[in-house]
Formats: sequence, C-alpha cells, structure tokens
Amino acid sequence: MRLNTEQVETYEREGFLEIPALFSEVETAALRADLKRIFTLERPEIPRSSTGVPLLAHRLERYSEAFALLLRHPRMLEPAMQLLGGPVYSHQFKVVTKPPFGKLDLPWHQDYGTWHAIDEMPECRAMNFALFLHDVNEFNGPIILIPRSHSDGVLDAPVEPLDGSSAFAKLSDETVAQLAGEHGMVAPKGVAGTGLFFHGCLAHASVPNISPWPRDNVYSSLNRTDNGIRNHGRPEFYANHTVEELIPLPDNCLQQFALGLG
Ligand SMILES: O=C(O)CCC(=O)C(=O)O
Repeated sequence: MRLNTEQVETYEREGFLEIPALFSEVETAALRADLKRIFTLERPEIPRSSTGVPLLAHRLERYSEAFALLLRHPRMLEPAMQLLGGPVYSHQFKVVTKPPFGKLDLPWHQDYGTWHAIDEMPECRAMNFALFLHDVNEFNGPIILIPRSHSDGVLDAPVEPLDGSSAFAKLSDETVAQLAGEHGMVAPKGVAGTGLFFHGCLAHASVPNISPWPRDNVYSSLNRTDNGIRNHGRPEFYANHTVEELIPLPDNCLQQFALGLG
C-alpha cells in the first residue's frame, strides 16, 4: 500500500497521519479475541501493576499468530518504508491496554528521546504505527499529540524510572508548555481499525481511561535497518537487539486468518 503525496506531506508537516478504518472489523476482532488469551499468560513481556492488572504486552509475535501477521502486514510496513525511505525492522512491538476505569497514564515524551538516550539509536530514522483495537473517543484515554513537535528533533529530557516499564526520557513541563503554546494539542479519535503513523520525535502522552469502554492500542515501532541500536543494555523486548528486515506479507493475510482460511 502506497501513501499518496498529500498523505506524505501531512505526515512530514504534522508529524502524524491518521487513516480511518485501515483494518477491517474482522481483522481487529481477531486481534481483540487473541488479546483476551494473551492477558491470561504469565510472561516477562507482560508487565502488570502492583495489583496484578496487565499494563502492556510486548513482542506479541512470539506467542500470537494473529499479531505475528500484523507485524508483517503491508498496510503498516509499506507506508513505514515509504516514509522512512528504506527497509525496516521491529524495534518494539506492543499493546498498551487501558481497561475501563483504569489507572494507566504515560507522561509527555518523544519515543526517540528514550531510544536515543538509552538504546543509542544513532538517528531518528524510526517511527511508530498505532492501531486502534477499540473505538477511541475523548473519554477512554486517547493518545495526545503535539502536532509539528517533531520538527526540532530530539529535545532535552532527563531519563527517569517509570512504573511498569523501563526507564524513560520524560519531557519537562516547561518544554511541553512551550511546544503546546506554539502548536496546540490533538487527540486522534476513530473507529477500531484506525491506523496512526507518527514520527519518532513527535511529543505525546496519554491520560487514564475514565470511561466504561476499553481502549487497547497496538504500537509497532519501526526503525531503518541501517540505524540499529548500539546499546543492548535493555531487555530486547523493550529494544530489539537483532536487526532483521521485515518483509511484507500479502494484504489478505490477517483477513484470511480471521476467517479461518489462513
Ligand atoms: O497508548 C497510549 O495511550 C500511549 C502510548 C505511548 O505513549 C507509547 O507507547 O509511547
């Protein structure tokens, strides 16, 4: 799948591109169904809160056939290769789960801030693809972005510990105030199946889900194969140590799997 010129320009100018209903209901239903099983597993890749509530699931392709297909899906990979200008591998692949009335939030950050400071990723030739597994509205903890904040590259941010996750380069209130004063904020919303491509240097955060509706998002963080990380100090499910080029599968791979034809 190739993005058109307008879509590429939007991504480059705003730092993100939202594509409503990029994946079908059948495809997202298959992923949601498998997520129920996944969150019953006890694995190091599935951190939990102190009360045992799952927070994330990392590297899902290791223990889920459906997510293994998603990782190599052409509707995600081909635009990412187009935007990054070359072949890519998976730096991180996870679901961030926000059950109804949940507590999970994430402070302001640029993902590349952490990838650069901790993993020593040489350049910001990396990006994220988010897939909404549920309808996302203003109440169930949408990701919040500062448009155009990618244009200044990586910003100063101290590395701090974060509950249920690895250390993290958190942007200061002053930096966020300045960026938001210049560019405002947006919270992309949309139906399940919506895809959101966003730049590795785009400032973003998220608030708890205060609604009765679940909100699970997949995040596939893709890095160019010539930009592999230099520091392998973090567990590889936070920061892949192996550069293995992702080759796109056929477009109907997940649909066929979901219909039991795969
Ligand atoms: O899912 C969310 O609400 C935010 C996730 C996020 O900021 C991240 O994974 O970097």
